[in-house]
Order: sequence, then structure tokens, then C-alpha cells
Amino acid sequence: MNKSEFILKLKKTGAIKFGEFTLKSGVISPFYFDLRGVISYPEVLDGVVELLVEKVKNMEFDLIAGIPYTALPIATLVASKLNKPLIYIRKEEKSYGSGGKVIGKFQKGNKCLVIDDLITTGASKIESAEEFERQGIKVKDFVVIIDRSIQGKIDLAKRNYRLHSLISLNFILETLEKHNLISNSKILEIQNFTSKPTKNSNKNKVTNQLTKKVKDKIHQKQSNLILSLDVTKQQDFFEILDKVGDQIVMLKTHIDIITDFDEKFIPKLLKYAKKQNFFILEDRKFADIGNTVNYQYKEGVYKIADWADFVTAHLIAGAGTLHGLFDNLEGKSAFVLARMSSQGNLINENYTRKCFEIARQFPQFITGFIGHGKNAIDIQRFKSKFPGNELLLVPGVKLKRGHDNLGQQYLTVKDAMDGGADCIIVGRGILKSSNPRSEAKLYRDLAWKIYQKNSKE
Ligand code: S5P
Repeated sequence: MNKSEFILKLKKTGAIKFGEFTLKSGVISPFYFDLRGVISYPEVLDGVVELLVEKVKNMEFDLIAGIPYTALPIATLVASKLNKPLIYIRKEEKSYGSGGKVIGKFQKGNKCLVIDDLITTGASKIESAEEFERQGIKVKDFVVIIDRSIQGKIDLAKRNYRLHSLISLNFILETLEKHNLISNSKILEIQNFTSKPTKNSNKNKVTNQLTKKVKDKIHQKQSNLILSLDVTKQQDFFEILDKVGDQIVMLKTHIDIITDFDEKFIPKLLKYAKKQNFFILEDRKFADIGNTVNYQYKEGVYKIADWADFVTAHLIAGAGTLHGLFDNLEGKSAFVLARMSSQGNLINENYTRKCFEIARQFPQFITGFIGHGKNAIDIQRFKSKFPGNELLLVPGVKLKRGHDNLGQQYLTVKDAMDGGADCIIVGRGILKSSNPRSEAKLYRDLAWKIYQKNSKE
């Protein structure tokens, strides 16, 4: 089977589609390639395996990897034909932080050729290469069946990986045009779409009105600093706030740790918020069903809805939590925990993606995400998947990397800000200092400097 015949077969099986499709990144695409079904058509499967074998047989490698799920059965057949060992990264195990698990036999220093079905940006390829490299496997070459944009090759080249593709989008369009299987207007639409950068093309879309309010205050106060004021006595609380309040854009509270909480606390806090011009984020981490969080938010001792500008929420219980909090309420919304900073936390890529899906559906409820990562690149990758213009708040930040003895992991201010953080959340880094005011100023200046520099680029 030659490449044109393969394309025609793909079209026939429904693997090439034209219409309006929301990609993982949130971008709306006028075309969609779905090669998952290829395995059910022996002739097409044989065809693509034959083409791949031809493409890679003279390359230098010891192992073949397939990226699950789509490329794995295809890579298996290629490996078998070339008599090479196959490996892959188990997808379910690939939770953020813990890393994926490589299945199959290999030796440190082995060179691995990685096969995938498609490439749009290089992000997921780089992620899997990093995982192999952590295990001592060398990765240099990627082979994809369809290259649907120029971005992928650029992204990989920046990291010194080579991309080989069987067929390009242009070749697909030419072949379909030759056989009258696509209209000229569709071709123009697709070319117009692909000539725009894929990355960030939806990032300017305002999806949550409150993000602008926070951004404006960040600029007004020239501060990306959120103080996590985790102390248990009113006196300590207000003493620190006195010294630090003018340095911060937002104050993060855990209202339920204040031992001597009384009815005077909230009015006093609100006075500070007004005078020192900061938002209040109550880090309640709502996580229950809608009906329960509705009570937790509006009732009880703290009546959080009355005074907190923002609250944090987990979406483990689904979108009902957000409805329970914000239905019929104007001007309030949440920061959702899409990743966590603590070691061994159970959030994985799939969960994070589901959080973004909910945000795409209910943008009015989500001003931003809380997230963390291995380093700046990892955080950037996380942020690049936000569905709209949501803000990124990064906790677990100190001047030096490290951890506490209860699993908290710290990145530096630079890691977080280079990762694209809009704000850093700092607790003990400031609270435990002998001079919280000058320490807060240090964090603030550091973050603001990097933020300004990165916004110019
Ligand atoms: O993943 C997270 C999310 C949050 S909101 N990791 C976190 O540490 N936090 C909160 O940030 C945590 O509840 C605490 O209030 C603050 C970090 O405090 P620090 O003293 O470790 O800086």
C-alpha cells in the first residue's frame, strides 16, 4: 500500500474527519484525525505497519516504544517485524509527580525509537521522552504517522529530538483534493487555521470576568504575592497582616484554624482588606456534593460567602460542587486545585484534564487553577492546557527548593514564575522569618521582576 492509498483508506474508515472539533488544548479545529479505529481494519493496519517499517528500518535504535493507546498496537507490529524489543509507559501510572512506569525489558543506555500516531505540539512527546530518560533510556527519534502542524517539529527540535513523519497534513489535503474528496473552501479553511499558531490561540478569550479584576490588582499593586496566613491566634494574624498586607495582592486564609475566632474577626479582616487593598481567598477546599457545600459556604460559624472574594475547591465530586457554591450568586468564584504540591498526592493527568473540561463548561465559576510541578517546564506544560484565560496560583514556594517533614514540596519563586504563575502562594517562607515584612518584600520583588520580564517576551 502506498501513502496515497493509505490516506484514501483512512478517509473511508472515518479516521479523517472535517467539521468542528475541540482539541485537548481547547482549540477548535476544522479537522480531526482519529487513528484509534485502524486496528479494526487489518488491511489498513498492515498498510501503515508496512509504511512505518520502510521508514525506520535503516535508523539506529535498540528498542521501539509505542505511546498508548493508539500507537501501541501499531508499534507492537512494527517491533515484531523488525525483531526489536518493545517497551511502553503504562498510562494509568502516569500521575503527576510519581512518574510513569516503563513496561518491558530494557537496559540502561539503550536507544529507543518512539512511535506515536499524531503530532500537533511536541508537549506530550517531550513528556514521554523525559520519562524514558529518567529510566536511563536514550531517546533521539520520534516517528509519527500524521504530522498535523509545523509546531511539533519546532518544539522537538528545541529539545534536540528529531521528528520523522509518514504523512503531512498538506499531503493528505492534496491527495483528497486529487480524488475530489474535499472542497476548495475546506482546504482554505484548514490552511488558514494551521497558519495561525496552535499554541495559546484561545488564551485571550475572556472566560471568567473575575480574572481581569485580579490581574488589574496584580498590576496596580505590582505584586504577585499571596500570603498564606496560617497562624492560629487572632493577635498573631493581625500583627503579621499589619506588616505584610500592603505587599500582597491576595490574602489566603484557613479560617477554621483560628482558635480564638469570634464575631469581631471578620469585620476586622475586612477593614484590613479594604485599607491594604487585597483580595481574600478562603482556602476551604470545598469538595462535597453541591447541597452540602452550599451550607458549608453560606452557613455555619464562618459564613464564608459573606466575606471571602474567592474560595478554593476540589472537583472530585464533579461540577455539582461549583453549582452548590455559586448558582444564583454574582461576583464570586473559585480557584480549583488541578494539581497539588504534596508528595504522593493522588491527582493524575486524567483528573487534571477533567478539571479543565469542567472549567470549559462552566467558566463563570472558575477564576483560576492552583497547581504545582516538577520544574518550570512542567508547570508551563500544565498551564498551556488551561481552557481559557484562567489564572495560575502556585503554592509550595520558598526561596530554596526543598520539603517539610509532612510531604510538602517546595519550588523556588523562579521555578513558579517561569512556569507562568500569575501568583505565588507563600506561607512559612514568610511566616517563619524573623522579619516577615522584609521577607514578604523579597518574595514580592523577586516574583514581580520575573513576571514583568516574562510578560515582555
Ligand atoms: O497543593 C497545594 C494547595 C494549597 S492551597 N499545596 C498547598 O500547600 N496549598 C496551601 O498553601 C496549603 O494549605 C498552605 O496553606 C499553603 C502552603 O503553605 P507553606 O507554609 O507550605 O508555604
